[in-house]
Amino acid sequence: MAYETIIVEIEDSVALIRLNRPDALNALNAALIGELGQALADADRNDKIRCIVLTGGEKAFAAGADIKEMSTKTFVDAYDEDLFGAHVDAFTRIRKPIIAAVSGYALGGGCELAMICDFIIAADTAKFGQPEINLGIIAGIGGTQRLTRFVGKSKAMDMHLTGRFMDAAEAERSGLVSRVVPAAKLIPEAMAAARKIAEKSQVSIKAAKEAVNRAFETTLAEGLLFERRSFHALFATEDQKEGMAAFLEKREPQFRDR
Ligand code: CO8
Repeated sequence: MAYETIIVEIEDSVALIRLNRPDALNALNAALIGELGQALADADRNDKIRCIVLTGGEKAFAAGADIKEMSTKTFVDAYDEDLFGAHVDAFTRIRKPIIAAVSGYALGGGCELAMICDFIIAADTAKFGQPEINLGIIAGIGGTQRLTRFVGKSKAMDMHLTGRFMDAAEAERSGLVSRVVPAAKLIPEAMAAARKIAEKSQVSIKAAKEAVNRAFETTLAEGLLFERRSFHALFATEDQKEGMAAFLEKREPQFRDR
């Protein structure tokens, strides 16, 4: 499918989705958000795709929501159209793993979009921030909630109240990103991680994603019970038999996602 604001490439069962409004530092306008939703939903439905990598450009993953497009909205406009709400809820329902590969600025909605992904691999040039406070607003797609869960209250407050940016080293130290790599290695590293995920049994991949996400939604006791039930259920799969037999026979497993 031809898009105007994103580029989608499929390589070895991985969909690489690139935000592509370089002149506006990939600011998230309505067209881009709509196309991204479509591409993610298509990738989720496509049996040939087993993992998704979401990236931007060298200078910016995304510099936030499109300020020009938002600037004239009233409260009633935002409330009535549920500004960003429905689209973003749909992003969080994608069942396949999504890796954010972040180079340059990931600000405001860009930082929030990266946090909606399952994990973030950052280039050493990455800069994360929630500078909405400078515009007289606050984060709108989860920044106050997700950033706080990633980095704790003190740093999240600092970021949201001062609007300062966090570099890649600080983001890794704080637990916001899973790894930092030289900028030139960002896409190869993210694609290699995605291919590694794609090799696994997709039943257990989905179960792992659901169980980790549960940690953000419930109590420890409920989360542990959820994990235990999924763990037990996976013994009903052919892939569990194959995975364990392959280990014992000292060979690579041939998973069939069954
Ligand atoms: N919206 C629209 N255009 C933008 C945005 C943006 N967020 N960011 C950059 N641009 C445009 C600039 O206007 C400029 O365009 P032009 O050349 O036509 O003037 C072009 O991109 C290049 O930008 P700069 O000249 O400013 O580049 P610099 O290298 O000098 O600065 C910065 C880079 C620091 C990233 C700077 O552009 C900046 O501060 N951008 C705004 C960052 C920001 O405030 N982001 C938060 C936006 S609000 C938000 O995200 C609310 C979240 C709600 C949910 C979102 C769901 C999708």
